[in-house]
Amino acid sequence: MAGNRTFTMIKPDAVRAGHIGAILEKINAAGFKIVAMKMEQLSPQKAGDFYAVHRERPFYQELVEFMSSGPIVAVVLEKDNAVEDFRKLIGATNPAEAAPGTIRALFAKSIGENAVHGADSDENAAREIAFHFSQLEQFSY
Ligand code: IDP
Ligand code: MG
Repeated sequence: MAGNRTFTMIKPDAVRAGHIGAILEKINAAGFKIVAMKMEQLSPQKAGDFYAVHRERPFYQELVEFMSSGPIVAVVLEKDNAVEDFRKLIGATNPAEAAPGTIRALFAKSIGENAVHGADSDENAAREIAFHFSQLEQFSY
C-alpha cells in the first residue's frame, strides 16, 4: 500500500558541495520512495514565498538569499509516517545539535546552510508539494 508523502529540498550548500547523490542514497536506504524530483534555481521571489511563514524572523532575508543562491533539488518522498520519519532522518535544524548519522550531522555547514529542508506536518507537506509540482509531475509506482 502507498505510504503518505513529504517534501524535501537538497539546499544550495549541499548541491554545491557535490552531496546530491550521497543524500539521495541515505533517503532511499531509510525506506523512502522518490515519487517526484527536479533541479531548479529558485528566484528570490519564489524562495520568499516558500518561506513566507518565517517572514518576521530575523534570519528571513539571509534565508531567502541563501535559498536562491544556486540550484536546489526538490523531491517528493513516500513512506508510511513520511513527515515524522523524514524529520528524524535529517536531524535538528542546527547541525551542532543534530543526532549522529542524521543528514544534517553528516552534510550541513551551519544552522542556516543546513543541507536539506523537510516539511514539518502533513498539511505543510501537501502545500509544499503543490508549490513545486503539478499532478502530472508526481508518480505512483
Ligand atoms: P527547519 O528547517 O529545521 O524546519 P526552521 O525553524 O523551519 O527549521 O527554519 C527554516 C530554515 O531557516 C532552516 O532550515 C535554516 O535554513 C534557516 N534558519 C533557521 N534558523 C536560523 C538562524 O538562526 N539563522 C540562520 N538561518 C536560520
Ligand atoms: Mg521548518
